[in-house]
Amino acid sequence: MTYSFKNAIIRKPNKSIQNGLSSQNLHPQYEIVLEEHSNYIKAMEKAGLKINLLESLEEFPDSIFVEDPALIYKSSLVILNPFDLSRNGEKDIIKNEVKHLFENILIVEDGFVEGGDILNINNHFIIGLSERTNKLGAENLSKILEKIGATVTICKTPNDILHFKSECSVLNNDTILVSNKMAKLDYLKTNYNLIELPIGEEGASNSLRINDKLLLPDGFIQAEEILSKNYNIIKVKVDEIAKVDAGLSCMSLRW
Ligand code: CIR
Repeated sequence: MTYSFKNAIIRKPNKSIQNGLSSQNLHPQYEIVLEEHSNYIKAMEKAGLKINLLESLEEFPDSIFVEDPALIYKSSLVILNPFDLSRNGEKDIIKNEVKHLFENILIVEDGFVEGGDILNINNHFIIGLSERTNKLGAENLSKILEKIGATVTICKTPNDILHFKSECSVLNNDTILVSNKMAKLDYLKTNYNLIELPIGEEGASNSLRINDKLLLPDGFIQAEEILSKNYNIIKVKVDEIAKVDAGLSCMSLRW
């Protein structure tokens, strides 16, 4: 099942996060990030996950976003290829840190692809082409995923959205939570049940379904009202982390 997980990989925050990539040139404060991150870990544990906590990497400002340099599918670890030079080195480090946990290690050698652009629903992957993920990277990743039994569709991440998953997330085996912009994507409209959040609540569309819980970014009143009818919500504050264009999904790898 798409949202049934036992384990997560999470990286401790680094002080240099204040110099992380930020589309709005914002600089999060380390102490606040630390507090948000510790609540995130608590929420993951409450959802039933065993946490594998990696050491912080000061030389990589965006390294707590472990979802971007790697992907997990069944017992395979796929090492991706982050586009931004300041992030590309994360992939070799994480590979060495976690390879012992997986049976099979696969590597995207050519082209760029970041985990934020990859949505996994059941045995299917949707890869969104973006400023971080190009056609060559998406095609090479598709070949790898198909070899290990998955199916893939390559789509396009809408223009001013950093990653495909910045504004959508899986709610259950056939339902995806989407922002207003993502709701317009033909591929999503025709293949899935979409729960569309109102304009202004885009931040809540990067939520995280884990077992019987739905981790939802705090501060989105309408999203909470819509989702609390059917889901067991844990609210997690990520305002400081959001200053570097990040949300809930990017701070962990789950399997
Ligand atoms: C970056 O621009 O790479 C980081 N500041 C944020 C990465 C967020 N990752 C994600 O949504 N998967």
